[in-house]
Amino acid sequence: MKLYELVGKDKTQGFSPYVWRIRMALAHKGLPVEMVPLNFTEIPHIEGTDSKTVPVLDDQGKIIGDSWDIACYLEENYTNSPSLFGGETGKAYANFFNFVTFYNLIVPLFQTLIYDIYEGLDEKDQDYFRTSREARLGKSLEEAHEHQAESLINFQKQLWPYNTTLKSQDFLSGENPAYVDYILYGLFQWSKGVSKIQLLSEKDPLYQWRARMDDLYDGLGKVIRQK
Ligand SMILES: N[C@@H](CCC(=O)N[C@@H](CS)C(=O)NCC(=O)O)C(=O)O
Repeated sequence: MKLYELVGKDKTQGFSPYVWRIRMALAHKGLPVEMVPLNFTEIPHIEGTDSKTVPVLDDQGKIIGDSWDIACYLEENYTNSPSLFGGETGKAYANFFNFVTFYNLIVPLFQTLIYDIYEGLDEKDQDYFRTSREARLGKSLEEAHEHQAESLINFQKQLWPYNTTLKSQDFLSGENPAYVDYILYGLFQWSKGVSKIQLLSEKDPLYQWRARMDDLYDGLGKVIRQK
């Protein structure tokens, strides 16, 4: 199995939050994977797919782009390994969680990290990134960077439900981690890989949760070093 991922100057530091959820999902299912690092401008040239984004999974020629489709594919095709969703109800909930976290967490975190991401990119990606992201933001990367502290507060304000849930359970999925934990964990991996910013304080239940997530699967997530 091959998983295409996104890197900047440092090819060992895959930073896509969407790739991280699939990396964790593959480890959850005990499936070995070869990572294929790509820069932004290489993604449209992945053979066998017209996907413009990563993750892209190549399972012996079966090629799937989009993290949700990959998670569903793994769940449907690797039924002897531990479940990612815990049944149909859990799958429907994970789908909802995907959109909730996109809206409440990814959007403010994107604004917080945008300039740091730009700085870490391979030079050949920087023009593309600037043009596409400035169009999306409606402002320059530098303007977004000026408001970094404010964007961080907007992100942190959204953490209350996660922190409160994790006061009484070890993982968002209960006693053991599953796909919704991997969705959330991907966001912290993203930030860690591209920015010096600290998203959490030690007293946050999320801080302990992230440490538990870091320890899973022989410390897989620890390959990302804090910038
Ligand atoms: N809905 C997609 C989103 C994936 C996505 O946005 N990936 C970003 C990296 S974090 C990407 O590949 N972007 C390429 C580009 O913007 O050119 C999924 O869940 O897989």
